[in-house]
Amino acid sequence: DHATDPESLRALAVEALLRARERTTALTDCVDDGELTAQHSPLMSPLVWDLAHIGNQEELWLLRAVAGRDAMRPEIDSVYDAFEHPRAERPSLPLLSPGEARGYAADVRGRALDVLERSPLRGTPLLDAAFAFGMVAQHEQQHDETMLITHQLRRGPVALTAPPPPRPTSATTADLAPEVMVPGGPFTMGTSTEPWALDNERPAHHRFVPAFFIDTVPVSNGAYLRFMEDGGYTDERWWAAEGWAQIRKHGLGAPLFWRREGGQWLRRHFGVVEPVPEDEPVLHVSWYEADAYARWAGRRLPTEAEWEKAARHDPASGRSLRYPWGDCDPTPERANLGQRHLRPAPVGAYAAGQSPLGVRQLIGDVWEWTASDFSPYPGFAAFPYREYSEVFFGSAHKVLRGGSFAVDAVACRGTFRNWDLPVRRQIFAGFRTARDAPDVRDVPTGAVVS
Ligand code: AVJ
Ligand code: FE
Repeated sequence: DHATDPESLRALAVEALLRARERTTALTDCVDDGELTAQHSPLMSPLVWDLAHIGNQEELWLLRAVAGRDAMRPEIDSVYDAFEHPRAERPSLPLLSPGEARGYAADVRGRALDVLERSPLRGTPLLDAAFAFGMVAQHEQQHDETMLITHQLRRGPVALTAPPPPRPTSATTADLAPEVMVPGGPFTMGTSTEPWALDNERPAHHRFVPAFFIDTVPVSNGAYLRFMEDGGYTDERWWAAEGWAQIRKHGLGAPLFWRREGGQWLRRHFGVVEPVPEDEPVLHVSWYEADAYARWAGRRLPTEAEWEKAARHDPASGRSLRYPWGDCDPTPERANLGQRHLRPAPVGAYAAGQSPLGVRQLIGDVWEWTASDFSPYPGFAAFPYREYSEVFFGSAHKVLRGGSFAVDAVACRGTFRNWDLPVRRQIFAGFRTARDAPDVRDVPTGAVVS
């Protein structure tokens, strides 16, 4: 469980901040200055913008909000305000050079560690349980994932490599059923106790979820190929209207980064062209593609509540766990997280990370699209700023759950919520499917208990 004494909290915060900076450094030191300032895709910022934005947010929250310091460089705030400038415009801003950005981020970090050293880590909502430090570490890790997406979009010589993730063994997959039934009834969704949970994960509340079936593992490339070969992209029946419009307009017929060559499907993955690995979870599909596949398969996407119940509900105790495997933090045996590997593990891997009911790979590997719009939980309160979550609530964004191989453990929990536009394909997203359990159709759906 999470520490509460100041010395342990300090150690946790230092460790999370240092781990994030190590990753940021690796993602920005592996290419030259020209590549750092170039825009590799209009969907993304130049890497050097993310780097200085990481420093600027840390300065805002740890030096100014927590420690009451004055702005170090007030003239740069607007350049690194994500709401003032859309990504496509960022290359034309007066950005700090790579050297200046590295120096600024390092300078802020030195002062932030100094603030952490002296802080009582209690007494205000930002300080309690070292929340602001945990929030800043999560923010840096989220931008590290964003920078990894930029690396995947980038053309040119290979800059990043990592060993492959573990393969499932026949001993642990022999008796895997294709789907698992999650019994109907209430469960506790969200959290009021996880110290570094962000505002949108709060508060804990009871949610009634009727019985449903959910895929034991994420949908694989092989399964997705069967949808493609069955004419999935040319049959309007499977598609939401906006999804059909998008694939027609852009002539889409396969996941992003795939191409057909010499009678086989290849994909470009971090600069390497490889045959599409049929046993890995499908990656780089939009919500519309996930939704269309599910309909073709006679199924549907799970709601966000169903996903979280599958991931956290322990039928034996009736309690919600922090993670599918229990309350302990992630380990390399339980989940593919933290960019230790540059790809999802084949479906069926990570038996040690399965839920009490036997659902696998809920945490790590690929973000999973859910059927749900991004909405506040009952009792939501924006903290510490409206622009983290609140301004994104509504029907424009769909919720993704579970984290990907590119998510660090500090930014991944059974309660963690991500969101994006349903057209997005560059994110590390796949999905799994669900269906109603027909024996309990008479139970009222969606009712909130207490
Ligand atoms: C939660 C991943 C949607 O990257 O836009 C980063 C996280 N918020 N800086 C994003 C975030 C502010 C956010 N997502
Ligand atoms: Fe940010």
